[in-house]
This record gives sequence, structure tokens and C-alpha cells, in this order.
Amino acid sequence: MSDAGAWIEDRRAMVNSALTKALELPSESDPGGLREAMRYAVLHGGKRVRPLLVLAACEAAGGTPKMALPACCALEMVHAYSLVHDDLPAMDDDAERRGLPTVHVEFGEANAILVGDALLTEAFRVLARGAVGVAPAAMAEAVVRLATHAGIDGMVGGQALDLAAGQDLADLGELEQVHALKTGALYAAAGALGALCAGAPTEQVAQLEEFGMSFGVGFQHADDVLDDDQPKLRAQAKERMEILLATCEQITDTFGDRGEPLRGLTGWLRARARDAAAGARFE
Ligand code: GRG
Repeated sequence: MSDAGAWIEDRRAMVNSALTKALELPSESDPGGLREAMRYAVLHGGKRVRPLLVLAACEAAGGTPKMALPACCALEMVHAYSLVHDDLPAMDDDAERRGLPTVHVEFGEANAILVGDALLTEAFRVLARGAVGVAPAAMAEAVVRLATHAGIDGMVGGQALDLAAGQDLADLGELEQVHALKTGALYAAAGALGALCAGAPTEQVAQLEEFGMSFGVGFQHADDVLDDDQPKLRAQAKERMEILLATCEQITDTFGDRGEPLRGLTGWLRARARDAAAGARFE
């Protein structure tokens, strides 16, 4: 296995174990079985790319994984909530996710709404209470950035825009606005939170936030191609992926050897984009 592959495997295991601990069933009661449903939403699969980016950003800025694991859990809980709500009948109405019945199919629609609500609020508790060695001002800023990128100025706003815009857009700028909010924002939060947990100066926080945004928009373009979405913009999306990946590489280079995990994640995305392109045969 390559060094990057080994780093990804190792850090993914750390994230999974931190998530399992954060969502442990307490010995007392589990109201309405909701905790069990929250665990179902989070702990069964998922690539954990957002938490991996939190850790890569933290390490690039000179921090240790321990400093950033609560932020990793918070990001993944927000991501899991968004998937649970996105799968609901009122949104995408999906019956399966990660090879299993979706949360509303398994636990009912009302519980799925509550699982999302509970994961979102729990994310902020885990972030704010769990940090080891993170200065209070940096933590306050991390809370603000996560709220901004997850909410109306980020992912939720992007979902609303996506619902309004429809599936077959003809303008790349319009599509990227949706991608930046709906998908890029959580990745931007991952970069910023990783940097903040490491105590990075403001310019580095901004750089790693920009890395996250470019990575996230590139990730969404690759996903569109893999899922055969947005057919009119496929060729332009391929060109944009190259530019976004180059931005990630330029930012990574400013971190020298400490940027190795960021380089590994960019390589992973490059391979995913290449597979998507090959599968869609638009070269
Ligand atoms: C309902 C508030 C609200 C937001 C929904 C996340 C989302 C916004 C919608 C899900 C559909 C979608 C295509 C979102 C774009 C982000 C994305 C590619 C999600 C899937 O992320 P992965 O591939 O999933 O990281 P895993 O399962 O690996 O965690």
C-alpha cells in the first residue's frame, strides 16, 4: 500500500473509533430508540472524506490528530444528518443508502427527521466540548465556521438552490454555485476546522478553507459524472476538475512535507475524477 493509502486507512480507523465512542449507547434509557437510529445513520459505512480532510488540514498546520478528532466527528455528524434528511420522501425519496435501507425506511419518517435534528445539535456539542488543547478563541471560530458552512449560507442554502434550479442546468457558473454551497461548503468547513484545531494563523485557515472548497466542488463534479447527472455540462465539468485539482496542489505545496496527507487526498480525488471520466467516455 502507498504511504497515502496507509495514511488514509490509519486515519479512517481513528475517525471510526472516535465516532463509535461519541455515539456510544449510554447505560440509561434511549428515548424512543433514537440513539440507536443515530448510530445506524452514522456508523454503517461512508468514506469519511470530510473528517480525513479535517485531519490532513490539521496535520498540514502542525497539529496532531488528537486535537482534531472532535471536529472530525462533528463534520461527519452534520454530513450524516444531511444525508438522512436528503433521503426523506419530501426530498429525494431514496430507499437505500450505503447498501442498507435508509433511516426513514428502517425507523419511520418522523424518527428520520428527529435523527437529523439530533445529529446536527450533537455535532456542535461534540465539537465544542471535545477539543483537546484547542484555544477557546479558535474553538469559538470553529463553531462559527461550521454553522456558517452548514447553514443557510452553506449546505442548507445549496440544497434550497438545488431544489429551485432543477437537474439539467446549462450554465456552468450556476451549477458551480450550487456545488459550492451544497457540497463545497462542508469541505471548506473541514479545511478551516482542521487548521483552527491546530492553532493555525488566519492566513493558513483561509488557505485550508479554500483547499476544502476546491476539493469539494471537484468532488461533486466527479460525483455528477459517476452518477450521470448534469449531462449538458459534462465536458466543462471535466476541465473544471483539472483546474480545481491544480488549486489544491498549489495550496498543498505551500505546506512542504507537512502537506503530504493533503497531497494524498488530492491524489485520491484525481483518481476518482479519472475513473469518472473514463466511465462516462467523454474524453
Ligand atoms: C437536506 C440540509 C440538507 C442537505 C442535503 C448532502 C446533501 C445536501 C444532499 C445529498 C445528495 C448529494 C448528492 C449531495 C452532495 C454531497 C454528496 C456527494 C454527498 C455524498 O457524500 P459522500 O460520497 O458519501 O462522501 P459517504 O456515504 O461516503 O459519506
